[in-house]
Amino acid sequence: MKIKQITAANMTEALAQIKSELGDDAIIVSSSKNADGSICVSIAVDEKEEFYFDDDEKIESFSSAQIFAERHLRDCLEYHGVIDVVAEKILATARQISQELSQKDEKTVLEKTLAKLYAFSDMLDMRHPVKIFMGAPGSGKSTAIAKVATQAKLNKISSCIISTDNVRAGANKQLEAFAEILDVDFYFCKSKNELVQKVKECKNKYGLVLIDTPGINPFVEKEVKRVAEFCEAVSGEKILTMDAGRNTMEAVEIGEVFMDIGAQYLLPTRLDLTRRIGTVLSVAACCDMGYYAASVSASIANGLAQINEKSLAKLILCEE
Ligand SMILES: Nc1nc2c(ncn2[C@@H]2O[C@H](COP(=O)(O)OP(=O)(O)O)[C@@H](O)[C@H]2O)c(=O)[nH]1
Ligand SMILES: [Mg+2]
Repeated sequence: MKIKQITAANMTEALAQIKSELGDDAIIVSSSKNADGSICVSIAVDEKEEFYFDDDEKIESFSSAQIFAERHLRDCLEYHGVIDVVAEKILATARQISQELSQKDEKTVLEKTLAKLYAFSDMLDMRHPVKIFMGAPGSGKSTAIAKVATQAKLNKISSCIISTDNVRAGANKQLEAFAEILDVDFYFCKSKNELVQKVKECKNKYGLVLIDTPGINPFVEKEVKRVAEFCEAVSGEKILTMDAGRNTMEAVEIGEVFMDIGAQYLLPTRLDLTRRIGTVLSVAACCDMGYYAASVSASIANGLAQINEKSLAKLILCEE
């Protein structure tokens, strides 16, 4: 085995480079982010190509030195379609935690691993009252905002909704109707300056200020710029809504576009329609995002669940 390091602009490019230069047999040992935002990936490459053993043997010899039985977790990550670099990172961290704590129990090891690798936010955290929701059209932004406003109401926290979505016909009507039903103040700002002014006023008036942005195609620069402008102008938590059932590699590429314009948290949507959560795990890890909450139903009243290491571990291990 020899260790090789690859530097690339982002995870998608790193994976493509690894595949083209080193083929499918390269094992990703670790990845880290450089100060300039680029990604550094360490890869173990087998020098003796003629030496072959099958996957089962490889896993067996690997795990015999481990304390917890790695094979089941590896199978689960494969079932979910977690991309290799992320799966290897989860497994390496789990191995380390298992050894450090002499902990054999798979679920405990996995929960501690997830707590170490991912950040989890409280959806009603009022230390950061301004929350900006962004994502592709139909990714569930407006629904998520209505759900957070509902949870705020149930917890006696005042909130308001600001829409900046002047692109899709009827987009505001729907959110305005939600706001009316919830008895929550609704504002519409069509320019960056209007938004800055409105947020300033609302921060003093409400416990939470929830901002909806126009749904954008992340591959169209002009559209991305429109939301980037709002994000630069207003400081607050930036949350990306993303359909959990999307193709994983595509989702990571989309996540990287939103990460570049400031998204810090992921809010996976349509988890009720999704069994495999490879996208949810891969996007958060590759794009340095914490989890905000998860949308688990179209229902506004109870459609948002808090994600933490325990609920995520249950989903990974496919427990009911
Ligand atoms: N089943 C299900 N449907 C959802 C969920 N979140 C949003 N939706 C539906 O997805 C559609 C698009 O959501 P919307 O909030 O309008 O997306 P936006 O364009 O990003 O604002 C609506 O019909 C929602 O009811 C979810 O978690 N589960
Ligand atoms: Mg909308």
